[in-house]
Amino acid sequence: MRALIAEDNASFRQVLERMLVKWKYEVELAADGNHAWEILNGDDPPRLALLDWMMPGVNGVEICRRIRAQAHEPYIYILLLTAKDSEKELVEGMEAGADDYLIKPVKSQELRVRLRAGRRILDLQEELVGAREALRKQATRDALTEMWNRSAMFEILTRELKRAERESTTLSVIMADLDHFKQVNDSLGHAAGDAVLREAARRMVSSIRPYDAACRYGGEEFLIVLPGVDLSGALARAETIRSAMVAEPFRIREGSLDVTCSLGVASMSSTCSFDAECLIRDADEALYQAKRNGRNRVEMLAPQGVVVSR
Ligand code: GH3
Ligand code: MG
Repeated sequence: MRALIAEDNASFRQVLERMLVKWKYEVELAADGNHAWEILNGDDPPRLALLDWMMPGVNGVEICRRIRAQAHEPYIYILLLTAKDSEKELVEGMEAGADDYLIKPVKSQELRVRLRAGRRILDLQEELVGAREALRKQATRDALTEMWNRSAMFEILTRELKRAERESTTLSVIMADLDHFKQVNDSLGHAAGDAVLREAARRMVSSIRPYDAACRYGGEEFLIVLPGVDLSGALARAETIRSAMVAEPFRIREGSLDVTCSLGVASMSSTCSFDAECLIRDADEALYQAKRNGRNRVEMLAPQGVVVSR
């Protein structure tokens, strides 16, 4: 565990440093408030900070205030060191966001147990953040493919359409569906079907840009949102995805098999403008045209809503 010691008195700083090093802390030192703030405001600050109340530059209480104002994550645990013992001033320090305080002269064993209590809080906080992130992932990601799930996709699409409107840019979507996928389940089993879905998702995600969003829309149906991409760009992207599927056979535990997909493309147009449901409906219609026209192909809807073949 890394810890910052911010203390202007050189000999006391050294005493503290010796103690923390003995207790296996990785210590960073600051001799004034400005340096302490620089460290805590930097890229990867220590999560435990011992701050002297009175320091040249920014004082310890002000540093507490600044850190809490940032709502820093991961949390920084702050132990204020003070020679003051008037109640009013200690309240001020705690209200500024300190987690604990010690009045100088500091007793070694007392400091040790207070630091241990701080570490316990940091560990708990880390667990909470981990649990929150896991919940967030569960709520927004599809468990099988790790793509965005359907509800996250609606949020992304709505947000990107608003951005397109604000910035006067365009947006396209691709609806993709694996061809004759039921046969994979029927002939090789459901687990093989799952493996094919995972590999298809992987190929789709690696065919798009980092700022595009790929979602599992339904069983073997996927929706891809392409911000800033017009119809011809989206057709090219759909063709890249189609080629990625057929580039080489899918090798799964049950064997090697050829997989294809059909894709429908829709772009913001005068009919759909900024309407998410309209765009999805158009892409879906184009997809069904691709199925009707023989599968393993890309179709689009012309701006006036008429299906045109490529
Ligand atoms: P088409 O070319 O017309 O799209 O034919 P298809 O066989 O791909 O489409 P159909 O809608 O007839 O069948 C889709 C199948 O996908 C049926 C369903 O059991 C299967 N499926 C849906 N979700 C999952 C899943 O999560 N895992 C597996 N293994 N199969 C799934
Ligand atoms: Mg299908």
